[in-house]
Amino acid sequence: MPSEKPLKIGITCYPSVGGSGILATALGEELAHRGHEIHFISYERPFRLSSGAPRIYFHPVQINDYGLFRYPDYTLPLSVKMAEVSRDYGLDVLHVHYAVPHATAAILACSMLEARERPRVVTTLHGTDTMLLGRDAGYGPAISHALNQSDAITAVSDYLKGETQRLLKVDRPIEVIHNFFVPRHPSRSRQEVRQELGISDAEVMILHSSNLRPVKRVDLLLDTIARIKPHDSFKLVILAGEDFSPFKAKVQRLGLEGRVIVREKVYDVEEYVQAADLGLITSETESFCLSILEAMYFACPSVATRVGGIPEVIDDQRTGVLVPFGDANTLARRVEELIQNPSRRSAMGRAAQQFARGHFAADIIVPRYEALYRRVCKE
Ligand code: GMT
Repeated sequence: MPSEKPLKIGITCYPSVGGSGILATALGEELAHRGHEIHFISYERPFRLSSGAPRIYFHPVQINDYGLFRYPDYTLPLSVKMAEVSRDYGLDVLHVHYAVPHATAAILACSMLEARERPRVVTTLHGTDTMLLGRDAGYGPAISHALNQSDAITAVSDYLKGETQRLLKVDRPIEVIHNFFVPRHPSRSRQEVRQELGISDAEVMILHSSNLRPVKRVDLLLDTIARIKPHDSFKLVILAGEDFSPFKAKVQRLGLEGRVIVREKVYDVEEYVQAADLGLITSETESFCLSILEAMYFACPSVATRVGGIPEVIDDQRTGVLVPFGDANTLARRVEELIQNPSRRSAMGRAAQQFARGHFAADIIVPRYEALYRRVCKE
């Protein structure tokens, strides 16, 4: 049987540091590797997108700041660029990550095109679009509309699918396609990175990687760290996607200077993840938590709050440890247990790595997106 012809796919995501951008970039790269033609459309080149890869194109969206607008608009220029790229390159699919404003722009782009030029629209939900904006009366109806107009909707966890159905009026099926991760080879050794951070072999390196937004509960993270005994058994490394300065006063107040090391806007997370012994996530909600998966790929287990889609990523007591949300003491005790028991930590890390490779690998997840694209193109 002849193989199916490669597809032309437009991908729109937030290009800055964040799990959804990392996922969308890896998906585009994996699809290109499988022979498809990929067109990234965004205001900036996604930060993890390698340059010079065959079949990958980037189309920047130009935003002009007109004095006329009190708030700059991105949706309209994005939709114009989506329509232009769809027409010029004959896109089969526009795959948008985040409903707001990407799905809205894709729907608008389609209505600017002739029927024969129109790509299918696939919208992937990552979390905040449903859990935060979906509840907002100023956004909810627009999100429902964009989802109902999409040719297919996916969510990155069962939890997110359930929340979307609960919070938004969506009359179309939502397919769950979990996230995947493709680790890159670190350019420095574990020892070199630990040396840079000033972490000795006797100290456990705890890693927290996030954008520090309120939902990540950095306050709970620091309260937990302050309760871990003995103090000199560990150091916490925070890979901060945003400015850490609002939290410095709390670090001082808790006497944690010297215990907490912050690195802002790190693009090669692998360097630090490979050097870590334990992940720590204290989020209030999380649709998946890609940083837990990144750590799992490097055999690093995590202690995390039992919220949202995290139980779909961590198998409690086998590949990591789940703790009810909100209790810094319990979080600290669970972390202490793993600090004191390196062989349990290693066994958990190995199980986590195996679980990640068996459930959240590109070879498992990418064909699901390909099958979805083929299906909507045939409908
Ligand atoms: O909250 C974040 O970390 C940012 C956001 C994003 O845009 O990357 O993350 C969301 O999408 C990720 C990729 O699917 C998920 O791993 C995160 O759990 C999700 N964040 C929330 O649900 C709060």
